[in-house]
Amino acid sequence: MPRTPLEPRFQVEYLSILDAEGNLDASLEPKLPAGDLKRIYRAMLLGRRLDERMVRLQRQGRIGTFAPIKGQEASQLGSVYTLRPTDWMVPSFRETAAMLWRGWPIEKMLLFFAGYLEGGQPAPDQRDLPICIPVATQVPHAVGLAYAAQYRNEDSVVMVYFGDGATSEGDFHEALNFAGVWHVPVVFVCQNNQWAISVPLKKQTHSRTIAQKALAYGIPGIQVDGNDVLAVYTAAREAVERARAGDGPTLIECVTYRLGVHTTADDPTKYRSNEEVAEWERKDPLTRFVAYLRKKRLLDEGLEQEVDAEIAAGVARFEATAAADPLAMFDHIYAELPPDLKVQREMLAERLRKGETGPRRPPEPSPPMRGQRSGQR
Ligand SMILES: Cc1ncc(C[n+]2csc(CCOP(=O)(O)OP(=O)(O)O)c2C)c(N)n1
Ligand SMILES: [Mg+2]
Repeated sequence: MPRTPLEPRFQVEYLSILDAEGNLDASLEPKLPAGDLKRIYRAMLLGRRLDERMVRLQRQGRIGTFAPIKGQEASQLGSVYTLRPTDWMVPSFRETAAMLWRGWPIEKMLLFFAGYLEGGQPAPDQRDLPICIPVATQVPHAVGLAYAAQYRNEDSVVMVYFGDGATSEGDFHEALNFAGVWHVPVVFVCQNNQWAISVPLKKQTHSRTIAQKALAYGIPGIQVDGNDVLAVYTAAREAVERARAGDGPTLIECVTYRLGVHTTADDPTKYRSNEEVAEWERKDPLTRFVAYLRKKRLLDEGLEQEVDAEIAAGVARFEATAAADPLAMFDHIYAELPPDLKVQREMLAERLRKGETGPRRPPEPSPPMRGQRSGQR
């Protein structure tokens, strides 16, 4: 029996508008208002600068382990920009820039990474889920939210973030499958940053792209230059419009790179070369967007200082926040504490009463660390 090709034929598109050299494909240039272009750049810069500041705070012991976003600012801002406040944003653990855009205060982000429960709590009217550490588990949750929106006849859209490594988890496939079956308004944003800790993409999947995985679930998939904020925006806007119009989910693969450490507990020099990092530094999403804005005369003087002042104010609010009661760690895991934890709770309560331990932050480092400008922490 002859074999016949099935119709329809499938294809996966790749989209790039502003390349690493700053070349613009003017025919694809989105018509974004000047004010919005400026706001997007400011948010990218804020994400980058806060990231740098958080690394220092972590090294000083003032916050715990966290996952820097350096290199992924365009993937986050180009996509999250397309959401309305009434839409839902579902982050993984590496979405600082997207979360700031959605209104998470800096001090709350810092509280989260300093281990305080309060840092994980969205504002009552905020349609965001908190940071999610277990890889890919947030993806089915997002489909559930989209199912609920559809059930209630709301026109809200759900955007969910995850990494390349997450696509090896069953949760990713289950989520895409049901999103396709139910035709729900969800946009899957995969930030393919080439690495899942020390595991490179080629050990994660044998597929040519991550975007093509969408086709197996009957939904559109597109691969974009994730360091090109204009391309990410264009793909995301199309996906969000499709979802809002009732035309179902989309998978967007943002091809990007984690320029920094996986988390502050990681040393990437053990598993990847300096040459590789240098090559991606050339493709930095901020550099090319700055060049684009400069040509349009949309770069504001003093923006760095303004952003740094905003960060300093956020850090000051974080430091001024009353430290949480350490006993709170026993509160929300079990409806009824098992006996061994009851004993541990009592032991800790006793130590706190005696003043043997207590909530405190490490003292200010002195003198300032090398390479730091005075006044910076
Ligand atoms: C279910 C689960 N398994 C393992 C881990 C440990 N872990 C944290 S991040 C990570 C890699 C994730 O890689 P990727 O999805 O590409 O996201 P990226 O860190 O690159 O943003 C792993 C294995 C975890 N948090 N959750
Ligand atoms: Mg990754």
